[in-house]
Amino acid sequence: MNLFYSPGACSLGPHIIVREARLENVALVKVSFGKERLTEDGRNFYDINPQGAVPALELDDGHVLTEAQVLLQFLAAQKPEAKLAPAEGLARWRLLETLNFIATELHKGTSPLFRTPTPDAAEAVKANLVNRYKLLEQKLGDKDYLLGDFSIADAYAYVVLNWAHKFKVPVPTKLESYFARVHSRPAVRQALQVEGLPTA
Ligand SMILES: N[C@@H](CCC(=O)N[C@@H](CS)C(=O)NCC(=O)O)C(=O)O
Repeated sequence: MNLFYSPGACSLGPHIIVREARLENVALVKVSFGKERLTEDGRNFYDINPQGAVPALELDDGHVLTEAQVLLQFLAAQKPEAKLAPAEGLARWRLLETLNFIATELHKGTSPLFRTPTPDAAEAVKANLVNRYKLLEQKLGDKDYLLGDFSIADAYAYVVLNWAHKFKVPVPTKLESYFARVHSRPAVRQALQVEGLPTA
C-alpha cells in the first residue's frame, strides 16, 4: 500500500498509526504542493485523489481510500492486536464521536489559517479554536489519552495541536501535557523524523 503525505499535514495522523501498528506493507509517498501536485514517484496526484488532498491510501489492488478519519480506522483494522481503535461497546461510539469532532471542529477549524487570512479573519478563527480546545480538554478529563488508552484519536489530535503551535494559538495547560505525552511516543518521533520534521 502507498500512503500519500505532505510533511506535517493531517496525513501525519495515519502515518503515526502505520508506525504504531508496525505495518511493514505501507510505503510513504510524498506529495509536492506546488502549482502542480506531483508525487515523489512521478505521478499527477489529482489522478490518485481528484480532491488533491492528502492523506490518500492506495491499496495493492489499485483502489484509493481518502479522508483522514477513515484511513486511521482502516490502518488500525489491519492490526487489531495493536488495539488502536476500540471495536465494541460504548468505546467504539466514543471513538467515532471523537474522530468526527477532531475532523470537523479542529482539523477543518484550523484549515483557514493555512490560507493566509486577513488579521481579523485569523483572530476569529483562533478565538473559535480556543473554545474548541477547551472542549477537547474536557473530553480528555483526567485520562492520559482521549479514550483512556492510546488510540487513533490521539494520533489525529496530536496533528491539530501541532498546528496550534505553528499558528501560535494558545492551548490549555492540560492539553500541552497531553501533547507532550503523545509526542514522546517512539512511533510519533519516528514519523516526525521520516517526514523531516523537528523531533525535539
Ligand atoms: N476531507 C479531507 C481533507 C484533507 C485535507 O484537508 N488535507 C489537506 C492537508 S491537512 C490538504 O491536502 N490540503 C491541500 C488542498 O486541499 O488543496 C480529510 O479529512 O482527509
